[in-house]
Amino acid sequence: MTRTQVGIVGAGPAGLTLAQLLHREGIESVVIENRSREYVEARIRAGVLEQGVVDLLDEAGVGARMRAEGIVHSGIELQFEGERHRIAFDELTGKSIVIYGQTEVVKDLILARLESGRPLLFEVEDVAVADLDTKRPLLRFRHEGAEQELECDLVAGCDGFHGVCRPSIPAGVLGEFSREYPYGWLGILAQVPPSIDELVYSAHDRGFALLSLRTPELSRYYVQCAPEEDLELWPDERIWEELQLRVGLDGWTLAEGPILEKGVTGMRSFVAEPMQYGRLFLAGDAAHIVPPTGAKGLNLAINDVRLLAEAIVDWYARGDEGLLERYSDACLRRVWRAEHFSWWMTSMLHLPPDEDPFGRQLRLSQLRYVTSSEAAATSLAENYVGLG
Ligand code: FAS
Ligand code: PHB
Repeated sequence: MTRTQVGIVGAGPAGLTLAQLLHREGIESVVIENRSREYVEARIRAGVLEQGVVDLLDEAGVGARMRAEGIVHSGIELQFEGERHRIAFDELTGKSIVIYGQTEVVKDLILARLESGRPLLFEVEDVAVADLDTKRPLLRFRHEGAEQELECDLVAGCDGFHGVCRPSIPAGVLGEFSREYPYGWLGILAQVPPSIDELVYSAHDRGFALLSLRTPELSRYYVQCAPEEDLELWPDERIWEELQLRVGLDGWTLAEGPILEKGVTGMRSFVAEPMQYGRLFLAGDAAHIVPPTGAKGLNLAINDVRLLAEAIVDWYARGDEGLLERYSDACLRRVWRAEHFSWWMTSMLHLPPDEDPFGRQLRLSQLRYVTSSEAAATSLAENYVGLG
């Protein structure tokens, strides 16, 4: 294998979806991934799919299991001052969301890729990209002990925040915008039916908590914690106790069960502009990161590659580089909207370690407003379900 049309670095949702979209248009690609298939498929991350993403995955031919097993939700609940308030997506926007784990999306995409017979290489090593400012960019890597050099027409950097593609862009080209948060999430996957009908986002004086799910038998719950929280200090009993304190309501109980997985995720907002350099195009977490409060990360990644696939198909079909040249600008409008929404949801719902009484009142006022004004609730709802 010495050349292909599109070299794709990273087999996460962005890279795999791009490969599938291109394959359906007869465009060749090679996907290279530095982790094993088992690792990539087991990595627990996002859980919420926007309607537009669900439709795209369906159109791309990988939506059958998602349609069968995904759980449609038509709203979320915000909890504060001992009460829950529903944000009715269906009434406010006419749209809904689908609960379907990122692990399942990735499994479906990997299966489709393997069934296509097109190259998907796991456990590659020492990946490097080169000659990005020429018409023949290169992917260099080692696979199964053999050094490989792949000549491409284009390279898609879908290798996440810690990948090699963004750092391969020469110094001085990228503008970077970032914000760190003074808290993170401790997430659990518990073998117990969720005690909720829809996601519950709880702003509590002890800190934020989120009640989500993966299936009717698997709950996915989070509590706000320090960004570098030591998991050793959180035995199962303490996690359940803290969840009960932050989401407990009169007349409602949170069912507990065996915790199958637990982990701490730090939080940041980050954008690199432009999302392209020469024949390299960045997509997903390789270009931007959002705090998970707005459930945007996975959806942004897939929306990036929707635009990138359209631009690549157009370029091969008509020889017109217009869409490719405008790829970054087209992505960044949606990216910045999601960055703001994710920052806004995070700031409204989380308790900063140094919050003063004024800051607490501002957050409570915002929560009361967004749960009592149809205009304010519609703004939250349309951002959450995706702006089309
Ligand atoms: P990904 O990071 O998913 O995929 C990049 C792929 O590239 C990975 O498989 C990686 O192994 C591979 N790679 C990296 N370097 C490479 C190299 N040098 N060579 C080859 N391959 C390389 N989003 C939500 O919406 N809700 C959530 O609750 C949520 N929770 C998250 C928890 C964690 C711990 C993290 C890190 C992210 C979370 N996210 C969440 C965001 C997440 O879902 C991302 O937005 C999504 O995975 C983005 O997909 P990709 O851009 O494909 O990047
Ligand atoms: C999840 O189910 O993992 C999830 C849901 C909504 C969020 C973040 C994570 O905002």
